[in-house]
Amino acid sequence: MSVFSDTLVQRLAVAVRVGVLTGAGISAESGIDTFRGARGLWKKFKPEELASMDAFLKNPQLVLQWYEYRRRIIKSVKPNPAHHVLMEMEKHFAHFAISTQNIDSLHFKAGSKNVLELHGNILKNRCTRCGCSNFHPETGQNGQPQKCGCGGLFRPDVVWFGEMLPEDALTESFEIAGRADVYFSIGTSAVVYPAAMLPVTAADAGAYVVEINTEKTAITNRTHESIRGKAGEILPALWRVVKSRLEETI
Ligand code: BV8
Repeated sequence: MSVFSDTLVQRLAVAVRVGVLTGAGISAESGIDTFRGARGLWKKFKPEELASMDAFLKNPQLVLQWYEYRRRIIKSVKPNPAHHVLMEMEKHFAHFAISTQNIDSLHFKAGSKNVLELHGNILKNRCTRCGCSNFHPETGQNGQPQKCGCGGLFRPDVVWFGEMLPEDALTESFEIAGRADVYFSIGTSAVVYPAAMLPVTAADAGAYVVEINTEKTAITNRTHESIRGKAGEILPALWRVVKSRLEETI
């Protein structure tokens, strides 16, 4: 008895357009803590106390230390089997794209090309005033943010709470969700907007929406199929079943 419905396997076997939303859970098996889990990054602090411009201006050292801490972890980890399967899917389907909330570059490291970073990328930083990007660490000697030539401060090139998401990435993500035959929501608690609207948009537009998560989420009831388990185990197993279905039909 497969953990996957025959509908899902069949839909994937004939799908032309597949979209994916990923969150911190897809990187958990690479060794990056999620935000809201038991050992979550935000256990000690609330998101607003760290991932917002107010927090940065109020206590730049604390915020920059948090990002430096996360950068060190992210630079030391590798993609896991879930990232690798999505890279294989991109090669198989005629139209395939990942909209990720993650800032860890692991989809790119796994070889995925069509990746839309909705919340930016922790490995880059930019000036708060002129927006120029600077690949030097944004902290000076004393842990204070480095100053740009224009007088602005360097900050991580990520989207903080209260900040707009990159318009092109967001618009394209909603277009992909609106046209998908199958739409995955993988490793996200689906509580952060507007990213959390993508799987619901896909469902409303007629896609077969499948969630892969170790727990129930805020959108589980809006998906056609919610598979409990680790993305690094579920995705390889699902892809094996789909590939054998494709071989049967040759
Ligand atoms: C904005 C970058 C305009 C920085 C992050 C309605 C519409 C629009 C906005 C809002 C709205 N309602 C509220 C808002 C405001 C706010 C918001 O959504 N607040 C929430 C908390 C209610 N949104 C914004 O401010 C956005 N900006 O919309 O601008 C605007 C502004 C103000 C007011 C209105 C409009 C900007 C949001 C972006 C914030 N930046 N990150 C950084 O990373 O430091 S958010 C952060 O949360 C990360 O990006 C993270 O990816 C994201 C979501 O979290 P998840 O990825 O889902 O991670 P989480 O830990 O929660 O869950 C992990 C899941 O994985 C769990 O379900 C777990 O069970 C599962 N899991 C664990 N292990 C595994 C697994 N699953 C599978 N396998 C495993 N092995």
